[in-house]
Amino acid sequence: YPSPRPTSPGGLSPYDKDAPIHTVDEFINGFMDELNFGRGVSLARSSRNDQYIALSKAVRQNLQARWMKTLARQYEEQAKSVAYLSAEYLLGRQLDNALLATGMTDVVEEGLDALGLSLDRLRAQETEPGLGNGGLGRLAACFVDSLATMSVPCIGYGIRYEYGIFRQEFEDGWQVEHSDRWLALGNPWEFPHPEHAVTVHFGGSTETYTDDRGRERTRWLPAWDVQGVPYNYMVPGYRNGRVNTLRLWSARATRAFDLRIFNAGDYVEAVRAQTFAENISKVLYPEDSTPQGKELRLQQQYFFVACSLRDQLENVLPKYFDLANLPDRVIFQLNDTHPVIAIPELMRLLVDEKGMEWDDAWAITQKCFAYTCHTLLPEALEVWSVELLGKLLPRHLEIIYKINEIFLDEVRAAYPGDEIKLRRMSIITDHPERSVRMAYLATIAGSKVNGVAALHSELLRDKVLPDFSAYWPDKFTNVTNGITPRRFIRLSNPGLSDLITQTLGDEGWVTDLERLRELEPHADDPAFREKFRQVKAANKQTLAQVLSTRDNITLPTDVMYDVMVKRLHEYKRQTLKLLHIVTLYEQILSGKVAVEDVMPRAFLFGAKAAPGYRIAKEIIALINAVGKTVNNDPQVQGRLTVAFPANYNVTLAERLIPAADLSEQISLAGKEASGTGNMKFALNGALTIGTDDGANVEIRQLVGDDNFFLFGMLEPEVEATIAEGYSPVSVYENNPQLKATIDLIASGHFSDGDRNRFEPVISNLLGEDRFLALADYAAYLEAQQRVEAAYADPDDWSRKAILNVARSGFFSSDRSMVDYIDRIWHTPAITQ
Ligand code: CBF
Repeated sequence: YPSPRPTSPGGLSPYDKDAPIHTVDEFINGFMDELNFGRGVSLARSSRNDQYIALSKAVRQNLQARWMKTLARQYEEQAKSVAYLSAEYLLGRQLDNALLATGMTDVVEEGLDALGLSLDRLRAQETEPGLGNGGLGRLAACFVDSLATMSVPCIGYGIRYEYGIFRQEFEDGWQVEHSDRWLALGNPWEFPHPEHAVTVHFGGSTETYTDDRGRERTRWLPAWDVQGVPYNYMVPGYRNGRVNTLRLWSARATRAFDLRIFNAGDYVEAVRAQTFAENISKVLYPEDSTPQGKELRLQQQYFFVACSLRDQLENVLPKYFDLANLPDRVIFQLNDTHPVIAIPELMRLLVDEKGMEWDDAWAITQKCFAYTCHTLLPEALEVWSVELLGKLLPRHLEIIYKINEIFLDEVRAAYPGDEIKLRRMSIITDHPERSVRMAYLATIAGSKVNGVAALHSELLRDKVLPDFSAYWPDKFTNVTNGITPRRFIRLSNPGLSDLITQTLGDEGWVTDLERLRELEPHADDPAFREKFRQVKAANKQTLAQVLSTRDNITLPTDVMYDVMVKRLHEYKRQTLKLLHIVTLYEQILSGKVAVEDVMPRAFLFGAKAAPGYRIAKEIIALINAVGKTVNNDPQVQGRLTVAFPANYNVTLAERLIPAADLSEQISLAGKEASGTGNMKFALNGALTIGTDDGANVEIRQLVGDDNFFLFGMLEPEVEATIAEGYSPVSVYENNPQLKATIDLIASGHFSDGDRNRFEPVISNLLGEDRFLALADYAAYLEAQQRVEAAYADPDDWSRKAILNVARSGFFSSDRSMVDYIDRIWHTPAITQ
């Protein structure tokens, strides 16, 4: 793959000959046209939202010509493309990314300035599309960015949720969820195409019949249907003239559905039915790494994959395309098990609708899918009850049964007499109820199965799917996750980006991140280290300013920023971080440590808990309570600060990560599949304190042991500790500092004397501690002491931080894409 270098760094690329806006005057004209004729307002009477929309539409004009060209070229070349099937895309704000991709920022800034408007103010008007929960959805957004930047043909398919991830607020420290009305003020980045709506069926029954060639066939007689309306989004490559498509589906009642009821005279029921159909794309399930097992969720999954497959077969492929060649034209990448129902759907389309023989259809299907697993938590592997599947998708259930039957015959032949193995490998399980194991279905049908970090892929092979990996060793592979350098350094950290560009001499590193290696020698240059420190200090100032206006939080700017941002989940162990903070505080209160000897730190948290995840919400409340007490205690003022801004999202991440000194990646070993926040921090010059888990392993290998604070049990030790009969209470009894720390929480010190307030968290830790926070506590404190010792030497700390940046090039999602292409997809780049 040709390295996608910008054709004219910093300016408009030659592709912009297609674009209508090059100069400040052209921008002003374009913007005023959009404002006057698009919004119907004068500049004087326009609201900030009018201006934001007019600005976005003016900017998007420069992408649209390229978009059409990309599509035309792709159609002409008929090249194999990636259809990325993902129930989530956590996109982040669009305007900045479009400005970056087109190189229009300076022109726009100048133009707005001439009109007396501020780009910063208009940027802030955008509500980010939060169509994802966390890592998985953000990864999908990074991947489509990289594919566009590398000129690889790709369509991202997903759901246009009317309400994305909830907006989090704190009331008395307790998480309260509000609906995310991200579309309320209009969305200038989407292109609806109701004329291309697709009908999706549900329910009913099946019947057999004899076709005109005398063959016995089956057909589905569905009971109800909805329409999927495609909304197209542009996915611009970085200054390469390429714009790929993200197609998100929105559910709409079908006319037939409405009329039937309406004609029966029941207007109210007709409207209710319409709402019922439209509910399918109404809201994103706010769970992360845990399946929901709800009927609506299965409806969502089938809805979007059925629309997407039909779109590929009927709109993307040319008319009269020979479906035998489908694997040469498209690879459907299954982003976790959420879209796995696409497998029986493709079989149904090929066999029932196109009249193919089963074996031919299966041979095609097996080549057209590949599956990425994103978890190691057994409870997070999706299963669907046979009862529900049979009710909602009866034909698909039959197809799954048949796939299973044929597969089990193969297994029987390979392992004669091994009934236990047969039961272990069956797609259908009987416990706790008769269900379909979607990960097994994906593994059996997929051409490849990959984990998302080296350790994860190893554990996936050996622990999660061992029978399958023994049976098909070559099917299993690893692709370590990555992050897009465009959003997560070039956009979010302009100070560091400028320093890198000045030092390396050009901006090529933005699309060739391994070039950051050229920074290594500069880590030993005191002048460079000083500049690096200045960038970090400026980023802290910016963050403090943002948190002051956004959250009314006061943050000192001359202290270490110790940051833990991610979903709230027990396995990620926010409680371990909290125990560290309370320990430092307890040591001061009890006089064990003089306050002057405590290294000044600000602890920053960002985390949303799934609304129904009770203990996670209790942990949030406890963090807030500790923060309130510590921040208001004059004894520790200026030494310990705890900040927990509500509603952590991509926009806030873009401010927090560049300001961080220390990145907390402290999950229990063997639980975090990869993590991607860990990569973003390292790339932005934070040092990691972390366990040997997920992609931390590769980060440590690359940045070097001296530049990473490793602690905690390794995965095999975790297993052994549990097997021996882990007793958290004896860890507590035998560690006086831990005991004092937990006792301080239990004493009501952080809850106005109410000893019961945080009892659920305490008893969860002492009674079960499923993720062994107490077992790793001593090692974590010791590692934090190493952190303090290192931070005490700012010059050496900067050297380590610079080495983190220099050695993080591997974590570009461009590299992940090269790995997917080489190991799984085998798609060509399109000619520019
Ligand atoms: O692979 C992307 C991310 O996916 C998750 O967020 C997920 O939802 N399963 C994992 O928890 C992360 O470890 C992983 O980085």
